[in-house]
Amino acid sequence: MATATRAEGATRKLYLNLHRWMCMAKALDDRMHILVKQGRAPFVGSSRGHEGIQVASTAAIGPDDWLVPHYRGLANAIVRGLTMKEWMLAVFAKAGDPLSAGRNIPGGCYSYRKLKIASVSQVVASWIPKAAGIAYAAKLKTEGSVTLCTFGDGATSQGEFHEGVNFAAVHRLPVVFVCENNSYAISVPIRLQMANPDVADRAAGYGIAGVTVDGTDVPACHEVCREAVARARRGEGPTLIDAKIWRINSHTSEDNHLKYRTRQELDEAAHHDPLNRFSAWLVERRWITAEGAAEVQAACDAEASEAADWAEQQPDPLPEDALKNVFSGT
Ligand SMILES: Cc1ncc(C[n+]2csc(CCOP(=O)(O)OP(=O)(O)O)c2C)c(N)n1
Repeated sequence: MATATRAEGATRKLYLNLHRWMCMAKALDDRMHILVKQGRAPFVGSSRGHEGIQVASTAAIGPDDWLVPHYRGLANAIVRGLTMKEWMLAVFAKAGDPLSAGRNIPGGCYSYRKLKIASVSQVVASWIPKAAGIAYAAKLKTEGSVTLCTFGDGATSQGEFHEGVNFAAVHRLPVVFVCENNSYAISVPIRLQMANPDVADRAAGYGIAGVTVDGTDVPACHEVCREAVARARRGEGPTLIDAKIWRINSHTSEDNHLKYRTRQELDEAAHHDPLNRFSAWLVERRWITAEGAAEVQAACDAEASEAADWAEQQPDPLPEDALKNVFSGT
């Protein structure tokens, strides 16, 4: 009985953290949209709709594991320990930006060695073979680490998806592939991308485990990801997870999804907001009150606003450093 209570206490603590991380991602996302509208920030690749599977998957790996996320992975990075101030340094391309030292669009292409986040890239799917390579190195070194690799449904049409997943399957590598399936690649709907919309079905072709999960159901996502990580750690090879989600915002702030999605579809997407669903789930279990959940969001919103104002005042990179860390030897 005491064990059960302790276990429930630990689960509650973890789930409240998942909720807070989702609120942090939403706060940063909302703040970035405001900054873009004000002409103060260049760009947002929104993670709204993705943050449930992102926090659930990333919380399933440990600090010694590797994260190879796609460019929409803000909530992944938050779970690893990225702070709001650090993110805002990247948004304003400041010299102190720990992600790319002000060299790239926010979230576009970065690594963060301290947090074991590797080579986020704008080149769709290019990071999937890299994740297999990291997992291969970990296996050769008998490190015991697992690599979590995330990508969108569009990425699965690239040759690099096949090459990376196949290599990982052949060598039984400790890697978990998570497809954040929002059913769009910019404006291309999934029906024009693949004849079978269930990406996890492809796992059978590689001889690995494949799982489909409702990506707006945070506890279900966490469970599936924990099992996949455990499978990888036992030496049983990769898992391909297809997390079905809804993209709530346009592809990026450069895109207007009303040109290819109906109002009705957007209302439906908003209805499938993983944060609202998870908050309601926590309230139902009495692990938080509705007021408490709103307070967490309000505190995150205030922190994101302060982080933005602070970051904007930080020094810009020096012009003479423009090529530093861009080309070898400079
Ligand atoms: C190799 C390559 N082709 C095309 C692009 C342009 N592009 C950027 S994002 C994107 C859509 C990718 O969709 P998906 O993988 O489903 O991820 P999502 O953005 O929906 O999360 C495309 C085609 C690119 N960056 N790289």
